[in-house]
Amino acid sequence: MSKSLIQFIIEEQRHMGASGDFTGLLSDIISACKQIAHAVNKGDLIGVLGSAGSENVQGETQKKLDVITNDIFMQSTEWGGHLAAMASEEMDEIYPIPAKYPRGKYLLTFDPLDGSSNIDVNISVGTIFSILRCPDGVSNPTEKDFLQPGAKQVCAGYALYGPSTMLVLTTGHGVDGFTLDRDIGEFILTHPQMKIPADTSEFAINMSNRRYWEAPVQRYVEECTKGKEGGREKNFNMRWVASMVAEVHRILTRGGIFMYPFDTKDPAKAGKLRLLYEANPMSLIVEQAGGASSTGRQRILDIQPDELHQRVPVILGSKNEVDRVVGYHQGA
Ligand code: P6P
Repeated sequence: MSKSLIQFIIEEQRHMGASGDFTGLLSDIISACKQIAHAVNKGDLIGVLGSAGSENVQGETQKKLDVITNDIFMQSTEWGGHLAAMASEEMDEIYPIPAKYPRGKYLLTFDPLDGSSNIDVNISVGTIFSILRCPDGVSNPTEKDFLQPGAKQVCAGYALYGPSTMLVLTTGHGVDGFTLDRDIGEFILTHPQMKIPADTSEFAINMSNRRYWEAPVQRYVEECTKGKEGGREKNFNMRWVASMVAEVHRILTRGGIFMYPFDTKDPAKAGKLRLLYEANPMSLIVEQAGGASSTGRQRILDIQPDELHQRVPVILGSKNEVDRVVGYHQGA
């Protein structure tokens, strides 16, 4: 009998000495991801595609599914007594657990539907989540309680709604992948202890931003496109899905480097991706799988956040390629 995600978590709990609180929270998150998988899979059959006619805090037009999936995540996790508060890409402010529910010792951040610009064209999208401890003695958390370096995450994971629905997570003991068996409604362990190869010949970046990149990234991408004729020891391939979850999953599966670097397109933004619910959870997963994750100048998991929706440059994946890009920044 294959191992289900719930069985895996309970066995993890035993050797972590974790309380049932953590297992209960993960169980609620799994339920949310199953509900989102259903909504995404049904798509236009249940009228959930298209624009919601609203904007989020990022100034991005929200899709109907951005709002629906955010509600699913909140309604699945607010009542269980495991959380003190949560924060989402789709909500301006943090959401303290209402007084009608008991509060727990964890904080949850999430991007309920990452890559949602792909949803109307039926390309893979995902959910990203991150679990932090609520600081000791804090019963009424505020934004500042979420501002913890990514190295303090107790769990990070994503769901990928692709040809199959997968859930990939780490609690600090490596990275494990589970595939949703729709016949029984369970996530089953299919990818134990995923590892990122240290080398790769595949890079992912949005080339249309090329003129805005800093010199180290210009140099690295130029060398990749020139391959053996440009001094690298091999030729490279390129991918860009515009869905971070899909890119990271590909890298976990066969290696690669993903870059959304600092660019001068909008000097007010240090990068496009958000630290607390995109860069940090994905960086913990990538490092736990033997990869590396940097802004180009700093390990992402070491960053002390300044504000809830802070953006950072992201360069992550196969360690030897990330180290090369970081080296170019140091030499610049
Ligand atoms: P662009 C999706 O909106 C996202 O946050 C990531 O999932 C993805 O990697 C990136 O933005 C795509 O950005 O500028 O290529 O559309």
